[in-house]
Amino acid sequence: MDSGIGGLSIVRVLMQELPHESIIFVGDQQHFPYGTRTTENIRELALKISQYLVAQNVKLLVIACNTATAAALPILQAQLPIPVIGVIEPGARAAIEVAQTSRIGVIATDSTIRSQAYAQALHRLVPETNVVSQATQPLVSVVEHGLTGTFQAQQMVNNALAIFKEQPVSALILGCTHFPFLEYEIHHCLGKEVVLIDPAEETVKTVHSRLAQTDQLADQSDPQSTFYSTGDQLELLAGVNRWVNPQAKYQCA
Ligand code: DGN
Repeated sequence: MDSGIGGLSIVRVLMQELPHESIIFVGDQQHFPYGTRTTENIRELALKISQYLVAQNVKLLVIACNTATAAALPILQAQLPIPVIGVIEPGARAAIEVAQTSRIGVIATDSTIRSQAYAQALHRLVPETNVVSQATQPLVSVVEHGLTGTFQAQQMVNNALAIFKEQPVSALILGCTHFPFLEYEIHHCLGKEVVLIDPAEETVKTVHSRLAQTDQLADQSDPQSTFYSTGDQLELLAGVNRWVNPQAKYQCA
């Protein structure tokens, strides 16, 4: 689940790494963006979608949204009868692996930055980590509304990342699942020497080991995925067509 199409950055890696799994994705576009909502409200929305997915008999839930992970992970883990995996701990692990003791940047929604979930996760791993956090909420809409690759997108990225010119970092956590789709613009702004950390790979490794532990890895030769939108189905469909494996069998509703 995600608040919009950003979660597709997790889905594309899930499909690459676990190609026999069928996926049900819900983009809560009706309530997009989550990043400016209250924690209470994000919890309610995340719980509602999760309960819907549990009723569809999913065996594991990935909160493919940093904002919902920061706000609701412990609650969903406590209330749902299935394993629930968030993206923040895996993202922090991946960043520490790359940056070790050098300075790490985090960009995310207002809500995720306010929660300090990344800074806390990084400090749990390496207490002396130097973290520069920046809320870059407007970039979420650039992706959601299909503006990646435009001059406007580049300008907005340049404005949003100005702080990293003053406080350079060696690795930058893309702490919102929409942001991997702005990789080109971010590299163009900061240079290729800043390593961009997409939490997707490490999250999918966590999914893999969790399913393997309980012997639940699928071996279907013909998996079928479904993408549901609570709002603008055409925007979701455009995102799926653009970013998800075109060979995969799927339907949108
Ligand atoms: N894609 C979501 C995230 O990872 O935080 C948030 C998008 C939003 O609602 N602002």
